[in-house]
Amino acid sequence: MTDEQMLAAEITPEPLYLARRRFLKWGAAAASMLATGVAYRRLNRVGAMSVDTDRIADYVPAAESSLKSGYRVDETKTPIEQVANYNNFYEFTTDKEAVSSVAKNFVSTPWQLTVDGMVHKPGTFDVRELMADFRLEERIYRMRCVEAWSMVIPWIGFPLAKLIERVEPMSTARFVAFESLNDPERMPGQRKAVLDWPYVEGLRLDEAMHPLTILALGLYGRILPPQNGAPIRLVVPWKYGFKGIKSIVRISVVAAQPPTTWNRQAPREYGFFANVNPEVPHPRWSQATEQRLGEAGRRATLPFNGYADQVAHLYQDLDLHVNF
Ligand SMILES: Nc1nc2c(c(=O)[nH]1)N[C@H]1C(S)=C(S)[C@@H](COP(=O)(O)O)O[C@H]1N2
Ligand SMILES: [Mo]
Repeated sequence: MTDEQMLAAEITPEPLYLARRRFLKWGAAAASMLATGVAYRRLNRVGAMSVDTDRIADYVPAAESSLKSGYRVDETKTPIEQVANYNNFYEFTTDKEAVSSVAKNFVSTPWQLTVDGMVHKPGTFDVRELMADFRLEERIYRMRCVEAWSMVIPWIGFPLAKLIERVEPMSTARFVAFESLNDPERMPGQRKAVLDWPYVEGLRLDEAMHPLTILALGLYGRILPPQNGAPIRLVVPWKYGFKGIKSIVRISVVAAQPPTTWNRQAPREYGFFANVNPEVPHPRWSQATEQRLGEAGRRATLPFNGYADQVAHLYQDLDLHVNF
């Protein structure tokens, strides 16, 4: 088998119930044909989309057009065509390699983001204005999906803490809730109840305020393409990818732990914290190793996705085998 075929064989789609349904309906032969088709498309790049969104540099003042930051992993970046053509974004389709083409015409300007809840200065902000207000930085982070594949992505964005500070959270606030766009007209995957829409996520307030946590508006120097969560998505590099909610319309500062989409869907499989942890297997996938896209062989998965020195202290009082 080639690496690409191995990849297709090893990477199983996220929801077990979908895989089961597919199996019952079409049988094992059809399922394997499906996997072969996926491998074929990957090998031949049928329908792979290039990223032609505007350059971020055209939107930031010349003095700030150097976006470099100290936050960068020293590993080979995953090529942009893989970052932009291998996506999880169920609002469009559950087929990772079709998200880019299904989402191609998704319009994300103008876009309003509401920040409300337990804050002294709630507001609704235009995302292009936010882009001008906050200093943008490039952050080269590892991205680890619970399906046991990973990438290294050069994001462009700003710390979520900056936005939360601006709305002045009340002293009794403890968590932050996030909500994606709910619009089946524009997001065809939402016409099916594969998930409970809208997609929602959450963080503890201290996780949200951590300097590693960013709102991303771009990648590889360009405005985010639709498939990666345009125009604004969350990136929390020490957690599994599903925490990185895309196309956000509302951020609410709250008192109690908010519900999260995958936890609701399968509570025994997906926890609220979802910190990358090689020691806690998912019921269907060991988390001990991972397939870095574009690489042969597998790598050992690192605790907190390699960010333990920066974030492990946040969880001193938690048993992460229980609070997964
Ligand atoms: N709104 C929304 N956000 C989402 C998802 C989704 O289906 N809908 N998928 C998540 C999962 S499972 C992963 S692994 C990452 C994938 O991000 P990428 O496609 O930009 O690599 O997005 C996350 N954010
Ligand atoms: Mo994921």
